[in-house]
Amino acid sequence: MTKDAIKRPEWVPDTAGEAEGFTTNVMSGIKSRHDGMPGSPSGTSVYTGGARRRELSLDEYVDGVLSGDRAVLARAITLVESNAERHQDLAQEMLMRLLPHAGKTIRVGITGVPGAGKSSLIETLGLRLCSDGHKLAVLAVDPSSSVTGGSILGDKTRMEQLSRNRCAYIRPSPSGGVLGGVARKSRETMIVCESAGFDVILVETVGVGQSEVTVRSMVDLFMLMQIAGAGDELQGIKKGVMERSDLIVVNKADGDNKLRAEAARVDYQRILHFLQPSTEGWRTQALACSAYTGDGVAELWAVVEEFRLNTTASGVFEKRRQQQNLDWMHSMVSEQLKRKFYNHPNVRMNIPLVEEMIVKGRLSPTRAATLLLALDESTEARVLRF
Ligand SMILES: Nc1nc2c(ncn2[C@@H]2O[C@H](COP(=O)(O)OP(=O)(O)OP(=O)(O)O)[C@@H](O)[C@H]2O)c(=O)[nH]1
Ligand SMILES: [Mg+2]
Repeated sequence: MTKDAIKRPEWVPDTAGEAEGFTTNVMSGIKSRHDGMPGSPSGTSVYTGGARRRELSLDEYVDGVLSGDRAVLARAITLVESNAERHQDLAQEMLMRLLPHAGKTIRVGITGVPGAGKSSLIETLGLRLCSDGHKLAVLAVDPSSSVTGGSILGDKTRMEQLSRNRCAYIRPSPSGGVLGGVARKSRETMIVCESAGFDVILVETVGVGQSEVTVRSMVDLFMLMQIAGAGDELQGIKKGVMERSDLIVVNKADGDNKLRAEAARVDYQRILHFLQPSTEGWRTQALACSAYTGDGVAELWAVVEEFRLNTTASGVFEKRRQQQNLDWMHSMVSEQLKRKFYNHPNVRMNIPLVEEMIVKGRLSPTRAATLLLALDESTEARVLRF
C-alpha cells in the first residue's frame, strides 16, 4: 500500500512521520464526504478519503463558507466542534468574521418523546421547504450521543430523501459529553450554516430532559411534538415543556389514528388556555399533522411564518435573540470558571479527601465548598487537614 493510501487517525500529530512508529493506520473508506452527503458536482470539493488534508487558512474557511462550498462548510463545523485549543482559537476568529453574515434566518427547535416522528416531520417539511426555494440546515442536539452513539443511524434513514437533496444539510449531534459543550457547538454550527446561506435551521432535540431547555435557548420558535396514545395522553406531559412551546403538533394524524389525533389536538388547545405563553404576544396553538401523508404540514409552516411576522413586528424576535446571546455569554463564563476551578492543582489534590470527609459525615457540603473555593485562590500548594 502506498503511503498516500493510508489514513492516519485524527490524533496523530500533523508533523509525525513514519519514524514515529505509529502502529495504527486506518484504511481509506468509501469515497464520500464524512457527513455522508454526496459531493459537489464539480468534484473539486469531494473529500477523497486519502491521506491527511492540508489545514485551511482562516481566509479559506471564511471565503469557503460564505460562498456556500459544502466541503469547506463541513470542515468549518468540524473545526467548531473540535475540543483542541488551537482549533478553538481559529474557530473563534472564523466565527467573528462570519457573524455579520448570519442571523437572517428562522431557527425552529423540535422536541417530543422518542418515536413521535420528529425526524419524519423534518423530512416531509424539509422537502417541502426545499421545493419552495429554501435552504435548510438540520441539526441534532443530543447530550447523550457520546455514550449511546445517538440516533444518527435512525436519522439518516428517516431523512433519506432530504439527506440526498442539495438544498439541505444534515448534521448529527456533536459528541460533546457535557450538555454545555454540545450547546456551544450547536450554536456555533448554526452560525456557520447561516453564513453559508441556509435560511431555515431546524434543531431536533434527541433525548429527554435537559436538552429541551438547551434547545429552547437557541431557537426562535420551539415546537413540541406529541402523539395521541392510548389512555389519558395528557397526563404524562410536563407543564414546563408545554409552557416553553410556541406550537404543539400532534403527529401521526393519519389512517385509524386521525380522529384520536384530532381529539388530542382539541385537548391540548384547551389546556393551553390555562398556561403561560412561551413568547410575549404570541398565543401558543395546537395543530394536527401527518409526516406520512403530509396533511397539515403546510398549515404548520404557515403558523411558523405567522410567528416570525408577528414577533418581528413587535420586536420580540430580535429581543429574544439578543437575550439568548447574553445568556450564552454568561453560561460560557460559568462553564469556564468551573473548568478552571476543577483544574486547579490544589483543588484536584484535595478533592478526594474532602469527598471522603463528606461521605463520612465529618464535613458539611457547604463548608467543604467554601474550603475548596478558598484553595482556588492560592498559588502555593496546600493540603487540607481535618
Ligand atoms: N403513521 C405514522 N407514523 C409515523 C409518522 N411519522 C413518523 N412515524 C413513524 O414513527 C416512528 C418514529 O419516527 P421518527 O421520525 O424516527 O421519530 P423521532 O421523534 O425522530 O424519534 P427519535 O429520534 O428516536 O426521538 C417511525 O417508525 C416512523 O415511521 C406519521 O405521520 N404517521
Ligand atoms: Mg429522530
